[in-house]
Amino acid sequence: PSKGSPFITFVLGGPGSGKGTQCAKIVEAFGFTHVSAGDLLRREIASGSAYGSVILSTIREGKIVPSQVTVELIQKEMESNDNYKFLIDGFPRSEENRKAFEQTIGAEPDVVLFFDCPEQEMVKRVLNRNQGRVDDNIDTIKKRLEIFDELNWPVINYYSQRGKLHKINAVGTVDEIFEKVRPIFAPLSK
Ligand code: UP5
Ligand code: MG
Repeated sequence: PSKGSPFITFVLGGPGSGKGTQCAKIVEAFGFTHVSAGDLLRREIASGSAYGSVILSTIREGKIVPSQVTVELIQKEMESNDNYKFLIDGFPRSEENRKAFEQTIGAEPDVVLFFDCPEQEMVKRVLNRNQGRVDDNIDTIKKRLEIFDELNWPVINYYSQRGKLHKINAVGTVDEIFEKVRPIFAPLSK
């Protein structure tokens, strides 16, 4: 990569665990650039891209978009940004996603956050969100939870074994949770 090595944080957690909300706080406090894989995919749908209809039906079914598509969008977003500190939110969701990123970007994350949240709480938050997302209905939420349970744990375990995982209890107010996130980044910005 032309700009030296970026500082990459992966932000993991089930649907509605608070990834996006905490990313906004981290951006504000520590100057990261927020790259939400889900937002990039939704933007791709809205732009009428060739992949749009495949992405839309995949998201409706709560399934995972082919790695190649997502990694390309993340790569473009990182390359078009002058910052070197990135929060990659909602990715990688599977071992296949993880390997595709490592191969294409040629980098590993420095830090991995995992927002650990009970299912009941995640369902409640997503159903209350009310922002018109096509996947915020009870049927799709159940599928998102199933896919998360099936495919995300191997990724979480992988980074845990490599000593990169920070598991954060995601129950509490937004500010209470951020106070558990802050000490992870505070030493790095000195
Ligand atoms: N909220 C947040 N924190 C709260 C707190 N502490 N207490 C009470 N309420 C809280 O939060 C969800 C809601 O809860 C909000 O209303 C918030 O105000 C409130 P949010 O911060 O949005 O949670 P987040 O974890 O970001 O939830 P999100 O629904 O975005 O997670 P998903 O992982 O399900 O969604 P994402 O956008 O990442 O992906 C959507 C779909 O895209 C996937 O299902 C998949 O089909 C596809 N996708 C891929 O295929 N590949 C990818 O790499 C990424 C996505
Ligand atoms: Mg989100």
